[in-house]
Amino acid sequence: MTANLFEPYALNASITLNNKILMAPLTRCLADDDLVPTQAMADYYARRADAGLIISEAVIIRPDGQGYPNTPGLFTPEQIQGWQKVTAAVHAKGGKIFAQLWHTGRVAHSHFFGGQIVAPSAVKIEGTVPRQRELAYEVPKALTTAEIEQLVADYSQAAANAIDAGFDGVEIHGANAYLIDQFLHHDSNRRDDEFGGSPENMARFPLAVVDAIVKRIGNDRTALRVSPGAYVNMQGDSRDRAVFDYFLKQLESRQLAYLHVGIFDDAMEFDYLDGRVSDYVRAHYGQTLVGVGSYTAEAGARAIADGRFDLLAIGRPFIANPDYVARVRDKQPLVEYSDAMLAELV
Ligand code: FNR
Ligand code: 8K6
Repeated sequence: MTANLFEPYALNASITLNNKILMAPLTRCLADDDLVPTQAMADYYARRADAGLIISEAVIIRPDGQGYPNTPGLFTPEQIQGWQKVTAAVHAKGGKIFAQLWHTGRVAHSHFFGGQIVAPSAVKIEGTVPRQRELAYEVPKALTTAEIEQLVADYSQAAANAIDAGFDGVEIHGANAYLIDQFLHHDSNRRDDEFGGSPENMARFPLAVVDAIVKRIGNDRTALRVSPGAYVNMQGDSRDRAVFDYFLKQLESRQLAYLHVGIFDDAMEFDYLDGRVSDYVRAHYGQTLVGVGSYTAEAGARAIADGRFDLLAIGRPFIANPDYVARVRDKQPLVEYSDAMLAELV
């Protein structure tokens, strides 16, 4: 039974989704060499416009946020114009699209922009950029207070640029061990100033970004993705629990469009969260929650019926099936995803 996925859902007074199936943000590394979205990207997103909401692949807010080749940006006029083609194509087919705003922090690499990588603390991650073995991760420079303030301003400008580009709103990428998430976990945040050391301090930068964007474009158009469970490029720490208890409580007063879990498989359980990330967030946050992570439409519909979350985001199956929504609605079989499909935009 998947009928409940096809009910409309009001995020707030200004945005109502046609159905409860969201396209999860999916990095594809196929922007041009100036990080401008291409016509092929516009066509790719337009083919998926019957999703209740498309969340764009992560979009870097400024050059030093880049950690992978050819990830699109939203900081030059050409990039804004490129995204205008994408949003117009999606809107022409009746869809809605949010931009996911991204800075990779210590998961960036100087190879892509020719400068210093930055993070809360000078603690590097192990390993190399995926599929680029010659690019070992580097020790980041710990951000100064002035640099943190500049980052908040740069996030806010990127949100304004997203609206100029025709997006219906933004999802702040606060998940998956990238910059904002790096402030929220003890593994990556070793600061002893007002941005580290306590839940209030560790949540200060993430909340400043949220507040600056809400002020700039409105809470109706601002959403956030979070990863309380550390599962990639990050060591979990039992002390992280108190940080997220505090952060989620603070977020409720912001009345965001939605909160989205960042996880690859929602069956994963975390000791320090007493189980699944989605269940933990549901217990600590009373507003619209987007679940994700290796769900079939059937399992997602059941989770929504059981009240575990409100909306379902679908990632890899949307890469394999541009017509995912129609196939589920018409009970047609799905094409199975494989990593080989990442090579081109279908
Ligand atoms: C992702 N994911 C991801 N998440 C995110 O917040 N921003 C991003 O840009 C990306 N990029 C990305 C690329 C690729 C190729 C994959 C497979 C995944 C994670 C994605 O949004 C989602 O959480 C997971 O894929 C789990 O959902 P599915 O795929 O099991 O439905
Ligand atoms: C998360 C954004 C980065 C995008 C780069 C492209 C990537 C590749 C995807 C592979 C997906 C496999 C999932 C493995 C997840 C590991 C978590 C334990």
